[in-house]
Amino acid sequence: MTQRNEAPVLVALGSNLALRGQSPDAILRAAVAALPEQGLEVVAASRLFRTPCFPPGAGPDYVNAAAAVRPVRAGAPRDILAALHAIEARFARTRAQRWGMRTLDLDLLAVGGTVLPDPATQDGWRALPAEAQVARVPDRLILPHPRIQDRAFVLVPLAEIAADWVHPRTGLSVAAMLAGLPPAARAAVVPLDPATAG
Ligand code: A4P
Ligand code: MG
Repeated sequence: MTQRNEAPVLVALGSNLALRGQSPDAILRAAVAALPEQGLEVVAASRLFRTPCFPPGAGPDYVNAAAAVRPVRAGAPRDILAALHAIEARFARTRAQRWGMRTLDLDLLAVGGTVLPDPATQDGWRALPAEAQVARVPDRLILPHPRIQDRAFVLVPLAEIAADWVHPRTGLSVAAMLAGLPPAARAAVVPLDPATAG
């Protein structure tokens, strides 16, 4: 019998820069379509949302979405991140500036309840003060993604497809994390249209 990783794998998608005439929303739809080509079967995809750039003033509005995927082959979480990076590369993603404009950013939010590289390190990245977050870039995979709980542009789309996923370190569900954000931050994340990204 083939071993399959049945843990929900949650991915965040973002774009705020057109590429070769493709708008950010078209890029996100193409990125969702590319997931199966990289061995990631799409279980669910959120709608696309227009979101204010963070930090404010750093660039144009983003389009954001979330997807739940299932790897078709057994493998380590870093293999999933490598598959996401391969899709980013197809959309000419360059890493010139941290938090700069980007044609496509794919973040690995969670692989079930996996905590990497270890609980203390995940806790440390999660607790990083805002001013240190711009300057410090992790040199290895951190799971869950350390900024999930802070960001309406991640949590609003994610709540459409994985409201019940529970953070393994805080015990909070996606719905609870979202409820903990300021109402204005949630309200600023608006659906682009009623269609799904998939
Ligand atoms: N890395 C470690 N853990 C992970 C993980 N769980 N998922 C490493 C993805 N990558 C992870 O990431 C930096 C390094 O983190 C990589 O070496 C990776 O192996 P990156 O994708 O190269 O760089 P980045 O995108 O600039 O950093 P990051 O952390 O993805 O940026 P953020 O924090 O996601 O911010 N505003 C709106 N409205 N919407 C957005 O989508 N996105 C950003 C990017 C800023 N502002 C935004 C949005
Ligand atoms: Mg990223």
